[in-house]
This record gives sequence, C-alpha cells and structure tokens, in this order.
Amino acid sequence: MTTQEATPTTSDKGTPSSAHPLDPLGAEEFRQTAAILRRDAGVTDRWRFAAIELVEPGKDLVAGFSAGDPITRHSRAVCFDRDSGDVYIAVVSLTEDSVISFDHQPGVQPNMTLDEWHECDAALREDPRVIEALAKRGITDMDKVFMDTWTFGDFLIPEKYKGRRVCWTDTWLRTQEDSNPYANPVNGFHCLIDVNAMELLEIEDSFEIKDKPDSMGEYAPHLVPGLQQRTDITPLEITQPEGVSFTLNGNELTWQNWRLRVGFNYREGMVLHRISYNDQGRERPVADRISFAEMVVPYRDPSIDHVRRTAFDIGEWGLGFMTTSLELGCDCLGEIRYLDAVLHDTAGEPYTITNAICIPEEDDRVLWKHVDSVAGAEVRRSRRLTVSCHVTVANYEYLVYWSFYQDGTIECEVRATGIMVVSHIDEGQPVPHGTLVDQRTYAPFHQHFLVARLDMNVDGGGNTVYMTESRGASVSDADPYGIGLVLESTPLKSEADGRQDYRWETQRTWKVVNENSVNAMGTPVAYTLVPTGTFPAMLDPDSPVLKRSQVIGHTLWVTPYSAEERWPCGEFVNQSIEDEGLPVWTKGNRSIENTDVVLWYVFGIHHITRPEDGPVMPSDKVSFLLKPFGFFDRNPALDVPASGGHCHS
Ligand SMILES: [Cu+2]
Repeated sequence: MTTQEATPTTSDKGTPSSAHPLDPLGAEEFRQTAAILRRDAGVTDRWRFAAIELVEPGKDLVAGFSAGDPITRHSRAVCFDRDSGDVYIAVVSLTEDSVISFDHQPGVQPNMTLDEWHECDAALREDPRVIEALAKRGITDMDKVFMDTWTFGDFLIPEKYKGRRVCWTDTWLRTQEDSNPYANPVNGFHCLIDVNAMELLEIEDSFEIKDKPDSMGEYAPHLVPGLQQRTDITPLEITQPEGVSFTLNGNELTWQNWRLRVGFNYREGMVLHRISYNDQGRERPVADRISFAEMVVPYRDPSIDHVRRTAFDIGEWGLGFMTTSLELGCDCLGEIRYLDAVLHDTAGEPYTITNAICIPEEDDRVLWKHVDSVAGAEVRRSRRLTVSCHVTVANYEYLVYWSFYQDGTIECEVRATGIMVVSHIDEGQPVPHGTLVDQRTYAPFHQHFLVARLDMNVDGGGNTVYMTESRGASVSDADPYGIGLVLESTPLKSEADGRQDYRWETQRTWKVVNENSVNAMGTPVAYTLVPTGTFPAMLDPDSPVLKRSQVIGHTLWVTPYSAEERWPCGEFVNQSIEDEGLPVWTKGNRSIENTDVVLWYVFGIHHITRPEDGPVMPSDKVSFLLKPFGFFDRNPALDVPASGGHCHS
C-alpha cells in the first residue's frame, strides 16, 4: 500500500522491507512469495495463487515495535494445482527467502479469483455449444453476451461434479456495446463450468420467456429514453484552505485524539488496526483490529434462476479483490488523502489499485449546543474523520465508511448500491418471492448479512462483554405509577453466553467493559456496541444455506481472541457444506471473561426490493456504533472550539 503524498512504505516501487510490521504486502513481496513457491515447492504455471497476504505478527511484537526496529516479514498463500485440484496453504519467510510450511488441504475449494471470473466469461462465449444454444433463442452476437459466474454451496452441485471446482453462470445480454447487461436477463439459461479445466460441463436450458417485456434497465443518461437531467443544481465545494487537520504517516493516521493504522488484504479489504484515543495525554487503546470478516447474501427465491444464489462475497470473492479506484469529486468530496492498495493476480503478479482508500475529514452538523436565555448560545460543529473504500461485486456495489468522531464514537456505515438481479416473467405469472420493479420484471428478495469482526481492546488488558437490558417496573407500593426503568447488566461468561440475539422489547445492547480500569465515578470503563441494522436470518434450521453460514443465526458472537480464528464461516466457504468457523471454535465453550475478546457482529440489509431500486439502486444505508460508555468522565468534546469566523463563542 502506498500513500499518495507521504513516502511510500511497502510500495510498487519494489521496496522489499516495510516501515511497520502491519504494513500490507508490497508488490515485490507478492512477487517474491510466488517466486519462492515456484522455486522450492513445485508450484508450476498450471497453478493459481488464490490468495496471498501478510502474516500479521503477534500483538506483543507489534506493541513493542519502535520505528527503525528490524522487521521479519512472512506471507501466507493459498494456491492450487489446476490439473490435480490439490490445494495448499503455504507460509513463506520473505526475510529468510524460504518456505516455512506447505500444507495440503484435502476436500476444500479456495476463494474464487477475478482471473477465473473473466476467463469463464470468455471461455463460455467462445464455446460452440453455448453459441448454438443461444442462437436457438435468437441471440447471435456473442460480443453482447455476458456470462456472470457464481459460486455455490456443495448441496446444489450435481453428484457427478462433486469435488471439482464448479461454478454456474447467469447469462445477460447487452442491447448495445456500452449498455447494461443486467438489464436483460436470459432467464432459464445457465451453464455449469469446471473452472480448473475451464470446461463447460453442461447447459441448463430450462425455460424461455419468449415474449420479452417492454422494460427499461438502463441507467447511463445517454441510454435512458427521454431523460432530461436536472439543471437546478449549483456547485457545492468543500474546501480546507489551510489543509487537512489529520496526519497520514505511511499507513498511520492521527487526527485530533484518534490514532490508528490502515491495513489491506485480498479478503477483508480495508482493515483498521490499533485504534486508540489520546485522553489528555494518556494513549488509551479502544480496539486492536476491526474489519469485515464475512458477507452472506442469500437470495430468498427458490426458482431455478435464483436458488443457487448464496454469495459469500468476502469468503468466496474477497472485498480486497473487488475494491475499486476512487475519484475525487465523484466518490469523495473535499480535501482528500488517498491510499493505494497492492494485490496480486492468480500468477502472483502484483497490481496496484490506485486511490483504493479515501480519507476525508467531514462536517457532521452539530456536535453539542445549548441556548441559555441569559448567556446565549454555545454551539459546536461536529467533525469526523472517515476512512472509506468501495467494492464492486459483479452487479452490486458496497461502500464502506468507518468514521471517528470527536466525542469518542466510532461509526461503521455501509451503503449498498448498484444493480439488482432481475428476472422476466410471463403475463400474469405470480411473483411470491420478489417485487415487480418494471413491466413483467421482478427483483427477488434477498438479504445482505455482514459480519464485522471487532477485536476490541478497551483500555488494554482484559475485557468482559455485558448484555444490558432496560426493564420497566410493575406498579408497586414503592412505584405506584409503574414509572421506574431499571437497567440490568449481565456478564457474558462463556461462548455459549456470547451467542446473542437482538431484543427490541428490552433495547438490548452489549458493553465491552474493562473491569481493571475505572473512571472518576469508580465505574469500570466501557464501549457499547449499539446494534442497529440487525435482522433475523429467517431460515429454517434445516436449511443447507444456514448450515453453511451459522453465524447469521445470531446477532452477536463473542470469542476469546485467537490469531487463527478469522473467518466466521470457515476459511474455505466456496462449495462448503457446513460452517467451519464460529460453530466449531465455540464448541469448547471457552471463557470470555476478563480476556482479549473478539465480537462478531452480524448486521446488514434485509432487502425487500422496490421499484425505486431499479434500474440502479439509490444507496441503501446501514450502520452501527461503538460508543464510549463511562470510558470518559464526561463529554470528551467539551474542548472543541467554536468554528472560527462563522459563529461566536
Ligand atoms: Cu440488495
């Protein structure tokens, strides 16, 4: 990753060593990983590198690191032989130029890659059987056909293909060269493909909507018939004439009292490390590492066109691989600093996503205010520092924003936009599992479950998570009007306690408490996870979809920290049968009291599709908060000065 303005740390300039042990792998380190494995482990050109990432050093090592200390760098690769299908996990010492381990992983399928996605599309469009079958439907210009490759769970893979690296495809059609393929589904036409052999296994030509509806799925202005763009929008500029008030030094970001490091990998995309708040000279840790660890998107339509659609956008595809470059004035507005990201293709060759991460300082309306009848008004503007990135997962966009506020709050916001998957239907055909969004066109219901992995570290040392619930009193002699409200806090002592569901009727929240550190009132300091954007899975316990993604069966899971436990549905979710992550780790019901805890928070969008979500979806927003609760003795933003020039103090 490189900073646009600061000195590159691990960069595509070929710097082999890093400035900080948590800096993501640089271009030369990706190349070196692949070269070492080719030289020493028998990896050939017939292999693919599905994933290469930094082996993050242990927390103690990172905590004890000082600038200029020597750094030992290790990388981890998942690679596979396309001919045998054998999968290996390799750990490589970049410092020693050697292979540390190279372990066979029987019976798993690594994540999919962008190379395979593009190669599938090209291979199928050239396949004579596909050309012939589509010609029967009157589709003859293969340049306008787009085969969108999807993975699926083992339970839907035909018996004869089990064990192979198998994908299925949707077929879409552009009406002209630059039009939206997702506007025109070729319903009932799917291919099954062995991605290792890049071989078409079979064509499912199950039904055809012969009489195409008169629908309009274009969003680019020149393709929308009769569109008159608005002319009543005046310029809105955001300027900081004296520059930004944050500092980006390599990948370390400091702003007002906040300090954090920005990381990046193929799977989680952006990762935030070592988040701390400087409380009047005291550097107080809040979280060791926060990221998104999985995203599960089950489509809730059992029809043949949609039943296989159970995407694991993080475990199967990778938010890092799907991250796109951002553009000033469009994706981000104001005085922006960017970080580039470096990733690799399936040959291990590095490439750079320029402006992958955008860092603006943003106005956020009012921070605090009071108008006194004698003294007048005191008002402060709120500002936040946002670290954001955008990912495009085929038809969908996810926009990720982590914001740090002056009152110690951390906010995670995700916006979903892009194009909904649609199907055409025959006249009068019922639509039980979706919404009509255009003429004889429906968008199936689906859910986007995101799993945030929150490796908290509130004030250092051990943390305990408490469930807090509000309860209204019954009428009694002491409270004849039944007006009292009490708060009940229950410590979650073991992983079984740590499996939690949201409860609206008690306004349940979860507090990450440090009982070894008290505030001025003598109360243990805490950060509260304010659960918004949460909804139940609504999947039958016997559903094979839920078996693969048991994490979505609860709002929150809490585990003791383990460096190995990173992927809540397992590392290899592609073609998985069962969730090999959280349900397996938590079987031992370990203690989660007064220890290094990790919270797995499940939130997202229960997407009941709307006509207004097409042909391109206005951003749907969802968020949650990590809010200080007695972490400070009072409002920590009392010291924020009034805005200069515009309002009086
Ligand atoms: Cu959606």
